[in-house]
Amino acid sequence: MLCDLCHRNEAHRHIYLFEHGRGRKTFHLCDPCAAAKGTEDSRSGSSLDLLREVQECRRSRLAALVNRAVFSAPIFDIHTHLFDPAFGELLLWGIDDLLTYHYLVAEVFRYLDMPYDRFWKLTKTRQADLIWKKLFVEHSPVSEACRGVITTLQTLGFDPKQRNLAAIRKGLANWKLKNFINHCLNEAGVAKICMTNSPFDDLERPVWQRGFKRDERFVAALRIDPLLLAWSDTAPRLREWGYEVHADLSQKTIREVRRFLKDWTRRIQAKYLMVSLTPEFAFPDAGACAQLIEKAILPHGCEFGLPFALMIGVKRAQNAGLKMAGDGMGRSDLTALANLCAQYPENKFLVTVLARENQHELCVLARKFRNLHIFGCWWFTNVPYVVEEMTRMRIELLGLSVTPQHSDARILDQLIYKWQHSRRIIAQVLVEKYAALAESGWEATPAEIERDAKELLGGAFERFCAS
Ligand code: FIX
Ligand code: ZN
Repeated sequence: MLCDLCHRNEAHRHIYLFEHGRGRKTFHLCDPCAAAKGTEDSRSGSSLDLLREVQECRRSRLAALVNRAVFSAPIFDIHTHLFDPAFGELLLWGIDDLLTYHYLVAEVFRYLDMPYDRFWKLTKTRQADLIWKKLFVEHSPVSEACRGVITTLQTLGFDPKQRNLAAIRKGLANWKLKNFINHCLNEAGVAKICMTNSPFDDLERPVWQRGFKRDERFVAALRIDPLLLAWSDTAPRLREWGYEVHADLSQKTIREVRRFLKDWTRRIQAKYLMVSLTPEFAFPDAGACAQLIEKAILPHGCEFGLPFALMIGVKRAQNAGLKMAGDGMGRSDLTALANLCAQYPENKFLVTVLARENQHELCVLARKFRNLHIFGCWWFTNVPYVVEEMTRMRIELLGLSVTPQHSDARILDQLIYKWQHSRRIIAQVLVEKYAALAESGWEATPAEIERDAKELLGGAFERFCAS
């Protein structure tokens, strides 16, 4: 056994100390450290100081191990809005896209009295200038989304102290996209990225139809919001594309919807199907959304062994003037999810919910249903103090059988900050958990810590998908 203080020499002195109310504490010292500390009388005050010193040493060693494990585990980012470079302009990157991220658009209007329309008429560069001025120059960028820009810029080699947007623009303009992708993935430690792939997107669909050589790091996820949430508008589009569907959900229509799902699942090699839902989502239900889920999505999921991902709790266009930044949220009734998990044990459900108030109930549901895998701190929950709370709660209730985070990155560069910030919190929570375990007499080994970190950052998700 190594010495608790120097962690180099073999420990020959075993010291026992009784702490009132906390039981017997043991620590182990090598002869030189024991001599240096003078450990003759274990009841003396100096022994208590020594105990504190040993505990601090153990804690910082543990923190170093956990940080190393969490920061070196390759990430499977299970939900983003990033694209394989073959999609050209659909893959956003660079400072103007970073600054006009809809999280920052929502924040800048806190300080602007400009009408929404005037803002939207500005070029992207002018919008970015305005956001930089208001959120970074005239106020300190303390919000999570603002701090994210700073973390990203610093990691990319800019000195944030300069507060020089022109220099950042110039510096980033030198990058070639291919190299920049490699650089961002490398800096973020991301190995795989799930895209959000919509056959209903007029820019995206033709690229899939033409075909292209896939970049293996970008994994497809079939996004079906228009199918489930706007059936009456979507049915005519499916007909146009050769699927014989009608507004009523007859057996023939359902067969054709399933043919559509099959074609697209195969074409894009989907890892899962996904939809975002309002807080009012109900299941079972007579409406088109629930009917399509029951009759088409779930049987399709079973046939292909694909999870169905539900992101629950968004209220779209709460303030339409803000465009994408105008979506809001509400507390959901998770009865619908409980019904899905209970009534369809052969289906797999990947779920994240938007309301902080729903997080505990979601964890408890996952304890009841092994076909439910919870993931990510989505959107408004992706702020450090909520991430920390959710991560702790999930690990305490579900152990390592969760995927605590996804990035939801819309701009490539964001992978850097989203993962840097998240890894820090995941590591912090794990340190706390391993330290508590050690107090109870279970010391996790470095190999176990590495294994656990990999589990949280993609392993558990991969296993759930493969199950
Ligand atoms: O539905 C979604 O995938 C959401 O993540 C987006 O709609 C949202 O705009 C977003 O980017 C949140 O982070
Ligand atoms: Zn998203």
